[in-house]
Formats: sequence, C-alpha cells, structure tokens
Amino acid sequence: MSSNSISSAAQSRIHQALDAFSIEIPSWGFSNTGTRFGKFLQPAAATNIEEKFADGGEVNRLTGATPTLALHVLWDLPNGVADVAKIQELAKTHNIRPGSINPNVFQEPEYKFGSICNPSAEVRQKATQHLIDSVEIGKALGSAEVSLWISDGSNYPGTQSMSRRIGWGKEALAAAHAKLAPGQTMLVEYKPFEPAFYHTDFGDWGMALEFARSAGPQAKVLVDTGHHYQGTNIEQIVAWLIELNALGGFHFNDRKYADDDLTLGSIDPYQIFRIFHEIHAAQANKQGFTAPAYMIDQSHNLKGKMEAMVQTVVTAQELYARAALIDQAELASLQDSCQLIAAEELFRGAFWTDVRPVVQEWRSERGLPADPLAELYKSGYVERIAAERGAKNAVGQSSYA
Ligand code: PSV
Ligand code: MN
Repeated sequence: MSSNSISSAAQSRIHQALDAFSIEIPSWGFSNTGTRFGKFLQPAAATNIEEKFADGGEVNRLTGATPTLALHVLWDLPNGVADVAKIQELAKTHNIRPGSINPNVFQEPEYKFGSICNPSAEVRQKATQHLIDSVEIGKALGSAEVSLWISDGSNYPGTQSMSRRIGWGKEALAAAHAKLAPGQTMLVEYKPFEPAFYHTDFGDWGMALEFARSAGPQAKVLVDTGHHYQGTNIEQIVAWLIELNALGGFHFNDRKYADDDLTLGSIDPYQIFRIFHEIHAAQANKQGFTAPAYMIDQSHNLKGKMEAMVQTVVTAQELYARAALIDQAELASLQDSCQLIAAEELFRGAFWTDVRPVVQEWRSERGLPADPLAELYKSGYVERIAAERGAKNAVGQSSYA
C-alpha cells in the first residue's frame, strides 16, 4: 500500500504524532550482554561510557528521535556525582543528553535478600542512600526521571514477611522522593518474577502504584512491556494508569516467554500498537493528559547492538504512526453505537496499513535519512567500531558496564 491510500488528514496526523514522539535509548543496550548460561561477545559492543555515548549519538544522528540516553548508575557513573562532569562533556561531544538515571540495588552481594525491603536496617540504609545519591546525580545532570527497578523478593514461602517488607519499601521511597527537584519524576517499575521466583516486592502495577502514591506526588508507575505474565492485557493496565494520572513511562521491548528483552515488535507488534492507541486516545479525549516517557530497555545478545537499536527506534515510530491513523472521534462514535465490525475494522485496518512511505517522507522533510538502517550500513560505522573495539571485546568483560 502506498502513502497515496492514506488520506491527507491521516498523513498530517502521522506527521504531528512523529514530531511529538521521541524515545530514550539505554546505555546498557550497547554493551555485551548474555544469558545466565553465558555471554556472547560482539566486536562492536561498547566497552566504556565514551563508546556508549558515541553509539547513542550515532543512533540519534540517524533517527533524530532519540535525544536522551538512559544511564545506569553503577555501570555508567561508578564514582557517583563525581562522574557528572565527564557525562556532561560526553553529552556535548556526541549530541545526546543524559536521560533517566537508573539506580542499581540488585547486583551487590548485600542485596541477596533484598535492598530497600531487606530485613536488615543497615542494608536498607545503604540502598536508600544509593537512591538518594541517584536523585542527586539526576539533579546535577538535569535528568527528568529517576527510574527505579527494585528487584527485591524471596524464593521460598514463609522465608520473608511480605507485609513488613511493604513498610520498609515505602519508607525508603518516601526518603528518596523527598530529595527530588520540582520538575523531576520518580518512576517505579514492577516485575512479577526474576531474580526472585516466589514473591517480588514490586510484583505488579497495583503494588507499584501504591508504592508510588505513598512515596509522593512526583512518583509514577513505569510499565516494562516484558514484565507481565503471558496473556496480560497490558493496554488495559495503561488505560487504568492514565485514568489514575499515574502513567510515568515505558520500558519497551518484546518477549515470547518471559523477560526476553527482544527487539520491539519482533514477536507481537499488535501489542505495542494497542498500547500506543491508548496514548493517542488519551491525547484526543483526556484534558490535561501528559505523555509518558518512552524508553527502550532491551539487550541484544545475538543481533548487532547498533543495528537492533536503530531497528527498534524505527519500529516504535512506525507503530506509533499506525496508531495515529485511527480517527479517534470516528472510533468513539462506532464504539458508542456498538458497531462492532466497523469499529474493529477501523482499529485493525490502521494496524495493517503500511505507513512506511509516510514516515520516510516525514524524515526526508526534516533532513533525516529516509531509511536509518540503510544509512547505518552505508556509513560504515559498525565496521569502524568493530575494528577499533574488537581486541578489547575479544577478552571478556563484565556484563553491561
Ligand atoms: C529488569 O529486568 C530491568 O527491566 C530494569 O529496568 C533494569 O534496570 C533493566 O532491566 C536492566 O537490567
Ligand atoms: Mn526495565
């Protein structure tokens, strides 16, 4: 289907939607990663923060849609606030700003039984201080979001008090929230399993919402699309969070079975389309709706990191554009008169429309490469970094950092 079959009203809706759409990319998406069974090293993977910024800046140059790079504190700012000046310098050099600040309270041995929900007051204090330090890093860098994934939980029934851990978690989040600057948002991510396999303290959106609400008014929920049980209606969770003014952001990725961190839309693009539809519907119908932060959280063990990241950004734009095709007023009227087939055809018709020509036209009008992936191949960037980094990557390094 060519762009000619898309009405000019729909084409301009797509242009407007894309103008307002940007998506944050994760620094850790450029590093060597693996599974719990092993790590596959790639010659072009980033081996330090300079290389992560260089790669992020290149994705931004190619797509014009990724103005910020998410940073993970222990992996990217191992010296905490002391690393801020270096990050600011890299941001200037590579034309990509520091984005969300992600504290890390899941990899140190003290956190074996939990971080802010650990029964030990000493461990909780260490974890809380790390959250506070992360807020301070965010303030110094002008980051809009401090994004928390609290991996706490337990593996066996009866071994931990799920209810007392709620209170400890709330106390820590409130302490970190108290340090936020006025414009900053605290994002609270949830995940039903892994690394814990019996209970996780931040197990679903209800728990995350209650933790966010009790922390304070600047805390909202983050939806990672890989963090749900099979069959969960994620778009309904999104609709509820919008209703409750509690949708803070997304970590986008795809999955087949668990938290697989696959490329966005590689398994189920319709799922992402349905989520984007809820956003477009809210933009059309809800007074005062503010768009959440769109972020990617993926790790590509088999695909090239640069290629997969560009593919993801392009896919996100295409699915966002496809959801923008729906005429919201028309859909609402079909829904209200219960014209099921017509409503469904309008909805899925948008999903099946090839918007790529319109998206390419939008890119060309803005002086961006019409096909970012083709441009990446043409630029020789991946070959260059593979040659430069190959020797370093031949010897193992720790994941992500
Ligand atoms: C955990 O699975 C997660 O989704 C969190 O967002 C972490 O910060 C990220 O992945 C990287 O491990
Ligand atoms: Mn995540």
